[in-house]
Amino acid sequence: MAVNTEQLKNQADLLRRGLADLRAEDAELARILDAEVTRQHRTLSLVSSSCAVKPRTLAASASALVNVTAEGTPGRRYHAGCENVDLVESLAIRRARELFGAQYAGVQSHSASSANYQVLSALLEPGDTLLGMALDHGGHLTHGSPVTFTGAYYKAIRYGTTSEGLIDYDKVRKLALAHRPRIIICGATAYSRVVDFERFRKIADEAGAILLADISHIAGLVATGRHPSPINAAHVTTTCTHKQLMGPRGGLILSGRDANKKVPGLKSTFSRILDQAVFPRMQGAPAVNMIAAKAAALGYAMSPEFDAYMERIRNTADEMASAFQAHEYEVVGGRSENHTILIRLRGAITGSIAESALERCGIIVNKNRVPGETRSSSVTSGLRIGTGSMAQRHIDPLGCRQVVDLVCRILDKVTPLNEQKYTLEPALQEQFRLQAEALCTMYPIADYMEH
Ligand code: DSN
Repeated sequence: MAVNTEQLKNQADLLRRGLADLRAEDAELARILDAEVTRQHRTLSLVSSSCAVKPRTLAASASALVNVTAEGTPGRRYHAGCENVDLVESLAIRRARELFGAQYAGVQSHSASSANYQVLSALLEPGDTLLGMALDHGGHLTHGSPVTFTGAYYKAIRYGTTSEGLIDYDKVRKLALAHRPRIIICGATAYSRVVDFERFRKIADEAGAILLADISHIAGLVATGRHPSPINAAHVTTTCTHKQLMGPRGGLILSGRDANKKVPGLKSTFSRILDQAVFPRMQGAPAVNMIAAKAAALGYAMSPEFDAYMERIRNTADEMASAFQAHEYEVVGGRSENHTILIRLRGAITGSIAESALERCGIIVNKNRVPGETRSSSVTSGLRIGTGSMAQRHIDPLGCRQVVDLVCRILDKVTPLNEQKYTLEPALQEQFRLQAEALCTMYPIADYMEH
């Protein structure tokens, strides 16, 4: 057999060959991957923690950098062959610092959960006290939940929201002064109002605590000035890159005015400790291809188009919150000030039933606990709606009302049998599914259209 000696010279050659080989040699996997693209086109995603990355970011994540082992940081590697890796990581760091106005940026964490583990493990000793927002009240697993390392290795004290769903800052202060935590964690996964980072810092300073802000859900709003920034208010800020930054699955660690100050009780500065927290303490070689994709996303996040996207996210949240209220659903916290709307469901319809029934009709949401919750986390009494994907469909106010109206009509037709089982007439379900699909066609994902 004649050997083809022509090299695949660049990224485009590799991707073209890879896609052709996948189709020809692994049709089973190729079919599933294609089906996922179709699913994303044909369903309305109202998931608060996701969006569609730009094709160029996808392409960067599938680069030849995946072949390079590169323990260490730019210029200080434990492996040779890192000249391009160093350039990529330095670019990502520079863009992260510029986008957020940070003095320090670490771009190697595989996710925000990893970033939180890395920060905590570097700044706390096992058994130290942390004060974080309770999961039930909108916090994150890594903010002290007993089912995670953060609840198992540290003495986790939890704060929550008032019955109206607003962070109870007075309670946070009381808890901080009573327990004197080593660290206070602020930031949330299901909280629709502005987080007062300056007030958290005041409390942290009064209690002698370090402040960590996790902005995974609101990073795009922070980056574009639509939510106050914690970069200089908190000692350390973490975020993932995939929820609101249109980036790959991954994490960032950032620090502002405290970056080059000594960590209380330790000999090193925050920036030095944070670098070491990732490698060698918690991670080995970084996923450099994902760092390239982070660089691509961070570059886009500085564009006027991204700013306009964030504006649409906010406007869509206002429209959808009002539309749910017009259908007499309670919006927890009274309104949305970011991209999240937390809805309290009515009667016997649980979060689990609503999530499942809506999915069968082509609408993707998350069940979520709500303040005063009486049901378990696998059942719940609420829905968490996010507007990131809707804003990528450039949905207008009329479209927002149509989507909310469809959600409410579906929920009206569901008959619960118990907390997780229900009936929905198949003919109606099919009608609803076609209506959701029609909305998808009317409002396509702009980034996934041909030029
Ligand atoms: N943190 C979870 C969420 O908000 O959906 C998963 O990333």
